[in-house]
Amino acid sequence: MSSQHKNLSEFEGSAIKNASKYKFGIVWAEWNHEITSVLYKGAYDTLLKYGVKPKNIISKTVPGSFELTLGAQKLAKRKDLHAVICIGCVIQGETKHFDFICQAVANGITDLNIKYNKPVIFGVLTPNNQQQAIDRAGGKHGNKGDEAAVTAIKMLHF
Ligand code: DLZ
Repeated sequence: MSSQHKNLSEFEGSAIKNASKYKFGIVWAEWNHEITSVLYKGAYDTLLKYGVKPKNIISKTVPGSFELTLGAQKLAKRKDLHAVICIGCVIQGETKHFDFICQAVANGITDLNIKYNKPVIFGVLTPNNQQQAIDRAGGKHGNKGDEAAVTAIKMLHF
């Protein structure tokens, strides 16, 4: 899983098909806004790059990453949406809060994939510190938001 030596936004050369016939939901957390807003823009712009029309991208925010599961459920149950992208950033702190939030949202999003039988993508950064987050939100390791959008498109063509 290490992204240490990769720019994860460089997908040129791998087969990513056009996604113009699909409709997407994006739910993103307001916590660590300076990071999540960059991830969100990366995901949004990547969907456009692969042919998705702006009117076919439904964007919603939730207060924090813990709320991503419920936000994603509300989008995933919509019959008109083919995939949902969840974006958040939980930064390791001094308490166990980090572990509870990460575990809860990872499990919650996993369950939604199965429950609705559609891609619900885990675009949640779980860095040890702010610098690691910056590195993955348009920094030296690319933009994980771009990767989340590409993952959604690839799973729709699975
Ligand atoms: C409370 C909290 C803390 C301490 N840290 C983060 C974080 O780094 N990233 C994030 O997305 N959310 C954080 N939150 C907020 C929780 O996700 C959630 O919104 C609250 O616990 C209320 O349910």
